[in-house]
Amino acid sequence: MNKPKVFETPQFVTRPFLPPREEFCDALEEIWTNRWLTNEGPLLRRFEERLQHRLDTQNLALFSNGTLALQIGLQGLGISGEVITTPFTFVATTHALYWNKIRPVFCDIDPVTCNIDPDKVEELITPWTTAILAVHVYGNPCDQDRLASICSRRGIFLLYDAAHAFGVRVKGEPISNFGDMSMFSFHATKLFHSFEGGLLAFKDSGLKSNLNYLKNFGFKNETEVTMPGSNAKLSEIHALMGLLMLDYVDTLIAKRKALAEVYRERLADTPGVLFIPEMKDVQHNYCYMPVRIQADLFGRDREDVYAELKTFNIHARRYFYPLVCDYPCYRSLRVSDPLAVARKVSKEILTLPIHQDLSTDDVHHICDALEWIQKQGRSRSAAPQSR
Ligand code: T4K
Repeated sequence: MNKPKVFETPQFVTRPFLPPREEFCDALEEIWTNRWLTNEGPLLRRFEERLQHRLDTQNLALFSNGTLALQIGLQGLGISGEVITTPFTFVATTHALYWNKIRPVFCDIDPVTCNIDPDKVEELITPWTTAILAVHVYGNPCDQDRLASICSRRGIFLLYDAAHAFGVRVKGEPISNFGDMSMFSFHATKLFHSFEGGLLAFKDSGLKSNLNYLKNFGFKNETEVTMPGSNAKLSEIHALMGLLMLDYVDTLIAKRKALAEVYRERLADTPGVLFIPEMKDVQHNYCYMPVRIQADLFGRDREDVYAELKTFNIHARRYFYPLVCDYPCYRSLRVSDPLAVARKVSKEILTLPIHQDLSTDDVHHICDALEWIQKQGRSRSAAPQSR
């Protein structure tokens, strides 16, 4: 096999989609006319209504980003004490607990889905446990039925960090209806974005007013501050971007689905490249393209592959490595579970580029590079040792 060519431009793990500039500029007219830039403006209200429709979910609240949405959601539900969560996530999941003075209790993950393992949750429940905060990693749904049954039996809340899971459905049911609350991120790197932004979907409609107070300094009216709130409002320009993006998101998902199929087909027989299987009855959003590099079969470890891909100008990412519990700020937390699966997956994971600007040829080319790296590794280890 000849060495594949180096990409002329860097191939990042994602590249935000933007609607045509004229469309955005024309739509700005409304903001200029309204002179209403933030604080529950008309575009925000319209965005919330469109999202209710799109997600089939009634109770929603928009925020300036996903991290603050989650922080405020935890506060709104009055979560305290200990919360069982996954260490295989973006650090913001755990930060949201920390900012609420909640102790994160890390639970191991399922070796197939990479989501929190329901079999291991229950043994971590103590009298101080008030909730499970699970993450739909890469948009792949957690085992909602098992988690919901544990939570209802033990009388604790079930929250989801659904940052990756916009638009995902399981047996037709929107993922935003799972659990007591779910947080979605509309960050620029997400499949659906509003430059920055976050959304909470929640079961109890009575929470809405408190969440609105909490994101607006606690103001109930001009003179009453009901609680020490934060400032986590989504501005009108962000809402505008979100509104425009709604018209494109299905096309973006379809494009990614086609690219994901090419990756799966092309790398199906490459030794040591493991995919997370597509889940039955799930309408995926294909927001990430994770693979696991199994060093013993591939012939080289993930760190090697990650570095070597860069020589082809392919900038894969290690989402999520290190585990959150291994960051210096959380290392002092006692971890009772050895987290054996999470540690293994975190050392193997590599997320490959997937976004609307990639062509099928680009994906073939990325696969060529991976295969070439794999063959080099094998021939190197098969070569007789000279010393
Ligand atoms: N929970 C989970 C499970 C999450 O994954 C996240 C966020 C959150 C909570 C928190 O939600 P937010 O508060 O962010 O709404 C990125 C994102 O910044 C972060 O939002 C995301 N997860 C995380 C998984 O990925 P980085 O540090 O990897 O981002 P960065 O800047 O290196 O961007 C990645 C690639 O994207 C770059 O190589 C190039 C490309 N890119 C990025 C940006 C920002 C662009 O082409 N254009 C851009 O504007 O964290």
